[in-house]
Amino acid sequence: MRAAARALRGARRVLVATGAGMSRESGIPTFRDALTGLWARYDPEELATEAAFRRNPARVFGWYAWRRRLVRAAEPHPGYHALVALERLVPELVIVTQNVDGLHRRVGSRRVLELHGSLERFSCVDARHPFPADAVPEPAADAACEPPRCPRCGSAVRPDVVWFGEMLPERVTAEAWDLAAACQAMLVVGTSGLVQPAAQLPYIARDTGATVIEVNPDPTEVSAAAHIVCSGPAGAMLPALVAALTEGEST
Ligand code: BV8
Repeated sequence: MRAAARALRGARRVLVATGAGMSRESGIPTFRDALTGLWARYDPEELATEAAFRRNPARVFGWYAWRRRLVRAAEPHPGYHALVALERLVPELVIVTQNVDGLHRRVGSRRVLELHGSLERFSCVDARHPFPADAVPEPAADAACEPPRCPRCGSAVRPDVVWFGEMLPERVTAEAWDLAAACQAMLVVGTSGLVQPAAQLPYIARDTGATVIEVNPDPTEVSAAAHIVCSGPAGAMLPALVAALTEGEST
């Protein structure tokens, strides 16, 4: 932990990459866990694709409605607040997340890049015409739910997330890649490092001289790129890291 704090103390620019594990302690299942209950029968890559949505819009729309309900009921855990505190302790901090739950923004982190979009934004599947979130029906039960139709082209409305096989948002991706190549320290929190191209970021940072610090209770694909591994849950590790950083400042 002290080594991680030292690396952060010496960094002018810090990049924090987060994955589903960052939201676990707030009661949001990780991608692999998101297959609990009703959705256990489906492979996530089967649900999170345009083809799956066109095949069965109600099933996919219902799955996202269920995830939105979980997210709206969730409270950001101390790890989220620690990242807000960290923003004040280093000259520049940017969060690049694979999560679509919006928790970083909800807790007040200022610079957040959402690589895979957001559950709370919508557009139509054919032309991606924006669709107002407050006009989206929220089914009460965990069930299939017919998506609304686009008033302009009539095609079904989908969540503005990046599905498998889809390109990531260009501007956000370019900014994330630039930051990875220009940061002095990178925190990698709660990601298995299995999904491309997001999984490349720690390697870009490492190859351009940054210190890579992994926070995860289990070893991952990213562990090989990490100089320092803080093996434990984000909700405990991140506050401890901020404490070590502030402690170091005062001694
Ligand atoms: C694309 C939004 C290009 C939707 C998501 C190269 C090689 C192989 C495959 C590919 C490749 N290039 C592209 C692919 C295909 C694919 C891919 O990577 N597939 C993988 C599965 C093999 N990539 C794509 O399709 C991407 N698009 O490449 O387009 C293209 C397009 C057109 C033409 C040419 C090229 C798009 C990828 C984005 C997909 N959308 N999400 C939604 O959410 O529904 S991905 C989704 O799953 C999440 O956003 C996230 O990215 C991923 C889940 O991964 P993690 O976040 O890491 O979570 P996971 O559950 O795996 O692990 C949790 C971790 O947390 C664990 O390590 C665990 O130990 C840890 N943990 C648990 N508790 C805690 C904890 N850590 C800390 N604290 C705790 N308490």
